[in-house]
Amino acid sequence: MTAETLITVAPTGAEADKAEVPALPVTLEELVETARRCEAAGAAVIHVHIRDAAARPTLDLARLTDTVAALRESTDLIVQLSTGGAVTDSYEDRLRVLDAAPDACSLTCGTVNFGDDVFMNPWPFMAELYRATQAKGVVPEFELFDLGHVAALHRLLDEYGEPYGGHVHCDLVMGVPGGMPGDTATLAAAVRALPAGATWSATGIGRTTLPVMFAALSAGGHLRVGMEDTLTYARGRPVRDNAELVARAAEAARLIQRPPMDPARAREFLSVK
Ligand code: KMH
Ligand code: ZN
Repeated sequence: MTAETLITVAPTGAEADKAEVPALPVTLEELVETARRCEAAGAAVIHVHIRDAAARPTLDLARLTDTVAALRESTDLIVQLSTGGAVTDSYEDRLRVLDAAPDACSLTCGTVNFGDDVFMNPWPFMAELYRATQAKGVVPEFELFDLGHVAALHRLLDEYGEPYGGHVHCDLVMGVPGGMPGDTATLAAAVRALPAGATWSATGIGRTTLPVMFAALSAGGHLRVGMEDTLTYARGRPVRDNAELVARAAEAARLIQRPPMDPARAREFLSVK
């Protein structure tokens, strides 16, 4: 078990509406300020979705490139761009994300029902994206929304070899309506099925946030938190900002005697350049 806890913050996502959630960071200034505060609270990685001038999700390459530069200038956080985007984004746009030269990117290991939508990740797309991460020197984080995604991850590694950097790190995304439920038994089943030597974090969507956080900590895993996944801090109390979610995760990590990992150590841990 790692002596420290890697905390990733996912501050924005592609789904929440700024008009309904004013605290959501959607401009570059809001994102940089959020990143600074989350780093101070204990985050080491930032999982980034960006928005356009109207606060709609976008994969615009110039904006992504500026975002990577601004986050690098203002923080030491590992910058992980989402290649998942929004359910409406094309495969072409999602592949182009790597041209913004992030440290890391998400790579979802299969298609999943996503509320009333479908988040499409067919095998040929996954394989092309994986090979592009290897060619461009971007460290992938394998997003697993379902137990079948673990099988697809094994297939990816068997057919195309190890990821850039040589280390396999996964994120269990639990509690999405249509994906695996966010409970301890499912988390244990998913972790048991991971490739040997892989490390993992977990996040629980909505009301599964706290059960998944504590199950992950007690099983020796790492944490992802943020307003992409959770908009309610406690019953009847909306999240004030991302930093309070990171602060809560950091406090739980300290309580379980695996304090937050700093970004420099996280770079070694994830084999990020
Ligand atoms: N917004 C979801 C459709 C990722 O970032 O890679 C996909 C998602 C996963 O958030
Ligand atoms: Zn995401």
